[in-house]
Amino acid sequence: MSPARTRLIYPAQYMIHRSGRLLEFDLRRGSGHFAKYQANVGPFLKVVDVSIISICLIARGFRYYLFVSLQVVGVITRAICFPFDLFGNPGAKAGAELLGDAIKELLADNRRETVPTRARAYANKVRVGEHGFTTLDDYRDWRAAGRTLIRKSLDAGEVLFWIAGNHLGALPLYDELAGTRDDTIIVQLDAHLDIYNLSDCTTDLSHGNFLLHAENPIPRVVNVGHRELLLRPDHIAKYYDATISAVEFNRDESAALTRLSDLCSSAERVFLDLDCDFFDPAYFPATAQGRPFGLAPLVIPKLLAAIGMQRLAGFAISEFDPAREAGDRCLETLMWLIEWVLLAKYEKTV
Ligand SMILES: [Mn+2]
Repeated sequence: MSPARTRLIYPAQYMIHRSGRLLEFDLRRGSGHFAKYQANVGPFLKVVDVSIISICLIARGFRYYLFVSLQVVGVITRAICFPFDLFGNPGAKAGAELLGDAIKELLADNRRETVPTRARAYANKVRVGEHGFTTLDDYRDWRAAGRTLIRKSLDAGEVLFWIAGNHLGALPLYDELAGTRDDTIIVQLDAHLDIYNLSDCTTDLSHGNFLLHAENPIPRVVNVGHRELLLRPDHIAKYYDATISAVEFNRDESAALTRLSDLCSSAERVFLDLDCDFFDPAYFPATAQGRPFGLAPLVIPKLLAAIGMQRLAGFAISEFDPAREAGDRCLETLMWLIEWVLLAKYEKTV
């Protein structure tokens, strides 16, 4: 008697959000035919938080076996590469793309590793998306396109990593958070206060004045680390809820951290917006408009401890210009930080 032939006839993978909404549905038939759908699934799946379910139907002879596996995933982090770099430093497009690739490589390396590592805390929880800027049309509606991507991610309850080209690429995040002053704060780490209105500055939208152009009412913004020497306090106070300059931070670090902690204690959500010129050029030369007297990368874990990791709803990174790189020092600085934030978020150690 010949043994019954076993055939895999229906492999599929679903990812389901706690709202019961099917976010992705990949169906593979035969030799690698993929299709993506969005649909609603029944209320019976709401009992789990976020899950991956794989369903597999196997035929063996005349018998059919259905295998269903389910895994509770928790909150998803979505890294979106948005390499916009017009009206500011154009070299930052390559920086965003490089970071996007490095995140994908990190996740692929973790998937290949067979020995258990700490990275398993966030394995299967990070998704990477990208918005290409290759045609004129991609640039025409860049602000609205960015907002749509951000809205979709935040509506799905994800933690958002927004990898922008120059700092202006973070404007869609400010736009999307307009009118959220009750529960949201953006902690902006930046050498500059992006409200420049000096006589030699353009009044058109740029990476140096974008807060003047953001959708109103602008969200609560707290700057940490600026080295501003020209703008007057009354102009700054129109746009920033608070500022803690690099000098103030350095003069009394614990007072600065307590102040930041107090400011964030009333917020449910905090978004970190890192313009890489926040760092002193000695630590981070790969940015177009670095200013001296900046802070060190190790300050960021302290800031996140003061903010409270449970509040971190998003993390924007911009102004990384790899043409000014020294070896891979700056890329490694940013990737270490991204990995550390993922571990801190998912291992809950902060
Ligand atoms: Mn900036």
